[in-house]
Amino acid sequence: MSRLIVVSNRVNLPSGDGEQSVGGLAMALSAALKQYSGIWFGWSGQTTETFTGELNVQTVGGVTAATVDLEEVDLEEYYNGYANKTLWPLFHYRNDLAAFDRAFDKGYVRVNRRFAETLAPLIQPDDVIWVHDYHLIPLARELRALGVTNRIGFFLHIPWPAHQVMINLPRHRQLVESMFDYDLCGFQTAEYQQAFEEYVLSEADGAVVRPGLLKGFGRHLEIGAFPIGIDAPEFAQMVKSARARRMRDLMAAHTVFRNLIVGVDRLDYSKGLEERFLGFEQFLIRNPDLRREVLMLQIAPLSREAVEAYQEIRARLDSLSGRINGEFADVDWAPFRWVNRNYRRDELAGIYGAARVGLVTPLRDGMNLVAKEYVAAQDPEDPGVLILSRFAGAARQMQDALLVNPNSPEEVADALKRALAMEKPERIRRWSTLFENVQREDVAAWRDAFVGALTSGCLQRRPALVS
Ligand code: ADQ
Repeated sequence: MSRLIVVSNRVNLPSGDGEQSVGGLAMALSAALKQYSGIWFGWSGQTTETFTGELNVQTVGGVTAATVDLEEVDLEEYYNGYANKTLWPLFHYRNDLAAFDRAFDKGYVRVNRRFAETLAPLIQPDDVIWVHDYHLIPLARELRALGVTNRIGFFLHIPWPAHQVMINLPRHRQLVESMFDYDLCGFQTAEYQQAFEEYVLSEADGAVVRPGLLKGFGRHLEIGAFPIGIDAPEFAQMVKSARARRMRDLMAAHTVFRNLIVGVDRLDYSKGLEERFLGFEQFLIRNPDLRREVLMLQIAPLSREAVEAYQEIRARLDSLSGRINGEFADVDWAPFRWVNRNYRRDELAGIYGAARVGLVTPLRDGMNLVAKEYVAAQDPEDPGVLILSRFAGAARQMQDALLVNPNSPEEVADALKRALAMEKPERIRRWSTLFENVQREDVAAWRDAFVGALTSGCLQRRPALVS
């Protein structure tokens, strides 16, 4: 096939030694690029005084990366601003945290234009371009303005919100209209795809021409649901690795870990950590006889620390974890461990494997790869139980988890009790179905489905409809 050019905000090349930056997107893309000859284009993570558009090209582990530096003001207005203070909270239904600031809009458009201007000269006629996530929604519009006619696809890793939520965004029509410059837009679930359709139907005089083909703004757009998965073969290796085994053995040797409940998330308000802590507290209140039997380990490396909402949630979680331990701990026992550091992926595999319960309760989540990693790390003969939020995209595929409303401490507490008491045959039955799905719908299946749909569409761009 022709070359694949992947574009995302950040380019995180795999280090090849199990150490990788946090974030499902980075993990998924490096896996995808290994299969195709191509380029990964994006921001280098560095800032310069003035934008030069100079490219830094390097090849690591079979993946060629082309990165560009941004200005400090780009970082403030585009990345910390429009992407993470406007779109991220709004798309996760946190309108209360969304900041609407015209300087952010301008920065967002400016950086998308800069990306397009830097990328366009690299594009060859047969290349297929795959753009990722909410940072880069208008990139196709900017590329088209420069005369790029290649197939361009877009995949949204986070939820697409309901129509009534979306219209809170000033100039929402312009943003959505710019998506019609793609040939294909992919969402994590059918529910998000439907929410997108509803928006276009009511705001853009749209119509569903046939399943997967949408009309709106006088144009056509192909859309689809492409649930992302983990790199199942790579993770299976991690699970068997010496480090994973060492970690599991270390934990198995201490009785304190015998009923371990584990949570692993970026420290983000969308991940429902406060509500999860309250659910665990509720479990301790209602089950005094089980108190000394359990330990909850919450691993949450800090993220987006430049954004105030992230500083605030961290402070609240520090205080809540202290309160729970203060309330229930004894001289020789504490119920809770709160850890803010990164782990190598093989070590994480060992930690998941040692946990009787995986507690994954985001308030909203595009997919959630931690749920899938937890399942992939279990011992088939004695697997743990996954408790999963109904509001994670992953819930659609993972119906055999214990599904909970993350906003209800009682429901979380009940699920914890049920998970800890669950007999082995039921655990094996539930886990087998979950595991089969995690293996089948993995990152390779996701990549092939998306790239297949993008390349199998008509070779030429559809002309605008004559109104
Ligand atoms: P994220 O919001 O980053 O991804 P998620 O899908 O859970 O969320 O991926 C997190 C990744 O980071 C996992 O692979 C996990 O192992 C890793 N990680 C978390 N804590 C870690 C730690 N302490 N040390 C090392 N690694 C850690 C976004 C969307 C999701 C969507 C993904 C992929 O928000 O909904 O599933 O993209 O599309």
